This record gives sequence, C-alpha cells and structure tokens, in this order.
Amino acid sequence: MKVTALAGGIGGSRFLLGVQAALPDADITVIGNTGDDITLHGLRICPDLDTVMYTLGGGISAERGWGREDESFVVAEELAAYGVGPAWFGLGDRDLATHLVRTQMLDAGHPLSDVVAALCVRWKPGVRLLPMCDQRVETHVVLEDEQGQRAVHFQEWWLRMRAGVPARSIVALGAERATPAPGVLDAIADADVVLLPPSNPVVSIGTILAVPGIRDALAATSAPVVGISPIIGGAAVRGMADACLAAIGVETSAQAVGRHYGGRGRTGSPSAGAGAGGTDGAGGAVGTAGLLDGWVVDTADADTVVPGATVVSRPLFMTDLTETAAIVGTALDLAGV
Ligand code: GDP
Ligand code: FO1
Ligand code: CA
Repeated sequence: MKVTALAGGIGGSRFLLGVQAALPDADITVIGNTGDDITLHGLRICPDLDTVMYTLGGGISAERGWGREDESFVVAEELAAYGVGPAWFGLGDRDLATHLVRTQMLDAGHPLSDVVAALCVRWKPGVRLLPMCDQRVETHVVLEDEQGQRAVHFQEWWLRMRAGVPARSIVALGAERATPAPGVLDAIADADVVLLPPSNPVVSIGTILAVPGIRDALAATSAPVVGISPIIGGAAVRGMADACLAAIGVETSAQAVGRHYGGRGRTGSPSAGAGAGGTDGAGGAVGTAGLLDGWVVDTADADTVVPGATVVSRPLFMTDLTETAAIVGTALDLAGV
C-alpha cells in the first residue's frame, strides 16, 4: 500500500512511527515542512526534516523530541563565550555535523531534496522523505510589542518568546514562488491513502499547503484523505499551537481545526457536499473545496461535526508505539484501506 503523509516535527514523527508499526510493508512518502528552517552561523538548519529523519532513523533525543540523543553542546558553549548568539537556539555538536553536510551540499548547488536523500542514506528512516519544496521558504511572525510592529523568524517567536507575544499574522515568506519538490505531487496523486498527522495545523501543515500546487493535488487525488487532530479537549497536546491558531482566527478545538481543513464532501461522508464551497465559520478555506474525507478526534471531542467529512473519535494520546499504531489503524479504517 502507498501511504503519503504531510508532516511537521515532533507530532508528525511520532505519528509516522505508528504508521510504520501499523503497516510494516507499506511504501510511505513523507512531505516535510521546511518553513521552520533557519540559517545560523552560516549553516542551514531544517528542524522538522531532521526531526523526522532522526526519529524514524533511531537517532532522536527521546527526552527532548528534537536533536540527537547522547548530545553535547560544546560548540554552543564556545560560541556563547565569544558572545555569539542566538542563545535561544540549542545547537548540539552531533546535530552540527548534519548542518555542515547539508550546507556544504547546498552551497555546491545540490537541491534540498537531494541533500535530504543523501542524509537519509545514513539514517535509513524507512520512508521516502521529501521536503515540501526546494526553494527557501521561511515562516515569519508579525507581532506588536513595546518596540512596535515587526516581524521575527518563527524560531525566535517559538523558542525565545515561547509564542508569548501574540502574533498579528504568520507568513510563509517565499511560499508563493515555491514549487513542490520533485515527487511531491505524484506522491499525493498516486497514493492509496493520504494522512494528515496531528502536526501543527498552521506552521507545519498550513505551511506545506501554502506551496502552490499541493492543496490542489490533495483536492484532486482519488485517494482518501484522513486527518488526525492535534487538539484534544480544546488544547494542544504539546507546544503552543493555540497561539498559531489564534493568529489565523481559528479556535483551538478539534472541530474548528477540522472545519479549517474542511470536508471534501465526497459521497460516503455524512452531509457530503456541504463542505465544498462552504463557509466554516472558523477562518477556514471559504470558497474552496475542503481537504478531508475523514477527521479523527479524541473521545473528549466526540461531538465534533465537520461538514463533508466523516468524524470518528477515539483516544488520541500517542502514549506509546502500540497506542499510536492503533490511532493509525482507526485512520486507515476510516479511509477504507
Ligand atoms: P513540531 O514541528 O515539532 O511542532 O511538531 P508537529 O507540527 O509535527 O506537531 C505538533 C503538534 O503535535 C502539536 O500541536 C501537538 O498538539 C501535537 N501532538 C503532540 N503529541 C500529540 C499526541 O500525543 N496526540 C495528538 N493528538 N497530538 C499530539
Ligand atoms: N526546540 C527547542 O525548544 N529549543 C531548542 O533549542 C531547539 C533547537 C533545535 C535545534 C535543531 C533542531 O532540529 C530542532 C530544534 N528545536 C528546538 C526544535 C525546533 O525549534 C522546532 O522547529 C520547534 O520546536 C517548532 O516546531
Ligand atoms: Ca516545526
């Protein structure tokens, strides 16, 4: 079976481990978010792609959920001793090697998709990992504080400010000129099922959808598209997704996120047709067809209704691999594959 999943970092990666456990023989393609990418000390850093690569390749720090296990921070300490920041971004010594190899390859003219493939030769994540695009796209956050209105890189807002300063808007800079990386559109068109893991709907999935062509490919694929809610009982399980959702005017609830993605309104789903071209009342894609055939929510959100999509509820905490694989099983059942 051919499975295609969009993915951010930690939530996406943990879910993907469950996909691999549930479907050990599946041919899995992951379309990764690159909007979190940042250049520091001349090095190109791709946090979400690396989180997927390290998690599926067995090199992730289980404790932090990002970066390498058995990590040291000697170079970061030496930079700090020179007064060279930013101090808010933890650059591990082992992780640095990845950024050095990536930056050398990029500087030599290789596209990011080839670089990711080369890094994966070492990590063998067991999936085909594709960046959403080869062009540079960076998420920036427009905020207003005592210094007035300004934009900061998403990483500065997320890590230094812990998303504590309200975002006026969140912009995927460069996305409008980007094109899907080689293999991305085919992976969506040729899939037997497309999964939207419980990744951040704004700065992970939303950024991938901002690359022209990807949303249309999802709308056009004959494969069922099923999403899993990252919001349980009105709160993000981890991180500050609520601050991202507030910035786009979407309530932090499983129902509002499901309606933001929108139902595809294909036959077989309850109230089929109601999603296409409809308003979702939650800042969703008004005037365009939605993305979801199915939406999996936690039992705490069992009253969720998404016009044009079938909603099922089950516990959605990815507490261990067995439980995560069971969540994936529910999504696959809903997809009918
Ligand atoms: P990031 O790039 O590292 O922020 O990771 P993602 O964008 O892939 O995923 C972040 C989202 O994962 C957050 O909004 C969390 O609410 C969600 N998440 C984390 N753990 C769980 C879990 O156990 N269950 C569910 N349903 N969502 C989770
Ligand atoms: N997340 C943190 O909370 N603090 C860090 O210092 C940090 C450093 C870091 C370095 C490499 C990498 O691949 C990821 C890193 N992350 C860190 C996670 C990263 O910032 C994620 O993009 C965000 O958590 C939001 O998705
Ligand atoms: Ca991320």
